[in-house]
Amino acid sequence: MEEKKMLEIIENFAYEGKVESVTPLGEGLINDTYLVHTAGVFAPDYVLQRINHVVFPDVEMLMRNIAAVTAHIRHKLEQQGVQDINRRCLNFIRLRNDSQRNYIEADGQYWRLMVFIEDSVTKQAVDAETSRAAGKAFGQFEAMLADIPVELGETIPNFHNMEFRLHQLRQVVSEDPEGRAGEPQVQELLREIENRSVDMCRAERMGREGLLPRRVCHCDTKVNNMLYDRDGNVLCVIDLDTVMPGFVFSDYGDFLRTGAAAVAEDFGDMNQVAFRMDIFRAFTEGYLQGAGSFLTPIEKENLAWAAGLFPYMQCVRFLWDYLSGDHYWKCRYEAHNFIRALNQFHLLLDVERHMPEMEDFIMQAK
Ligand code: GN1
Ligand code: MG
Repeated sequence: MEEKKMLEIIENFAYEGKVESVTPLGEGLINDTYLVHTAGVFAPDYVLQRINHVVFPDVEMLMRNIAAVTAHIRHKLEQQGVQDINRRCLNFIRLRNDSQRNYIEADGQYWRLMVFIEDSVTKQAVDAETSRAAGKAFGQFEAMLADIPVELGETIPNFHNMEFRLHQLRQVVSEDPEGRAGEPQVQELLREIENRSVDMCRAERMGREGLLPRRVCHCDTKVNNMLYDRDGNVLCVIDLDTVMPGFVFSDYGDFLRTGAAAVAEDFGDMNQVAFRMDIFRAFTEGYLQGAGSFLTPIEKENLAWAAGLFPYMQCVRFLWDYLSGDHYWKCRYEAHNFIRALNQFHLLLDVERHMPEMEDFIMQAK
């Protein structure tokens, strides 16, 4: 989009300073992000983002969630006497002529503006130290939001609902629009999925039985969704679009799915797919430190199970997309989604091999 149009959009927000340049920032696949550089040293720089309203259809709800979450975190940090709050919490700018709103619609596109956090970096690689810090940061993030006074909306309905994901898969198997469901390897994977389906819907059942609370979760806990300072300390958790009510397992399990995997989720040599126990141990210790104040015994007892749930859920989601004709994830070759599904199943197998060891570790960790 041309700069003039972006400047017009930025003018709707009650920002400080004078814009000098607008340049693309980062490589996010879902939203389009730009750095808005302002003149001089007194006004901050900003981040302008176009929200993907195909993935997130209810932008109004999404931005209301974000306003509630950032206000609550800011309040908690103030109570704790934390210094440097503006680098520890995202700050979305309101509109000049409507101080209740934190986004605008222009020509069917949705935009938001937030303060750029100075001297911050993101990380892509996970080692034991970064995953310990990540575990603590995501645990603290949940702990701060455990008593948020408003009910948040589900920005993607049923996002991490395992019963729903299995229902979607079974539906596409019965319709088989691409004629792929009969492939022998697909059939074999479907059998493995069905063999585990009852156990993998444990959280939804416990939720209905009143054994498991719904909490505010981040739901996209990747190492690159945190900002670090130059010394390697976590400053703050970012990418709040999927923050919504769910079970704690989401944040714990989904981080390990990507962070503890020895190879990428579409790596095709299944012999190299492995679950890294060093990452598991460090992340778990950090997470229990951050989340220990609110976790119930049932939640803690099921964390090891959750480390298997997310590879399983992702296997089901990739297989669903393969059988549907590859509409959700971009594919570079015909069986790409099937390879991803198989990869996630092999990751689950390795988690299952380590299950007793993981359970012992979690129950002994402080
Ligand atoms: C999507 O776009 P990305 O990589 O942040 C998906 C996640 C999956 C992931 C698998 C909104 O996340 O749930 O785990 O792909 N996000 C959405 O690669 O569906
Ligand atoms: Mg992200």
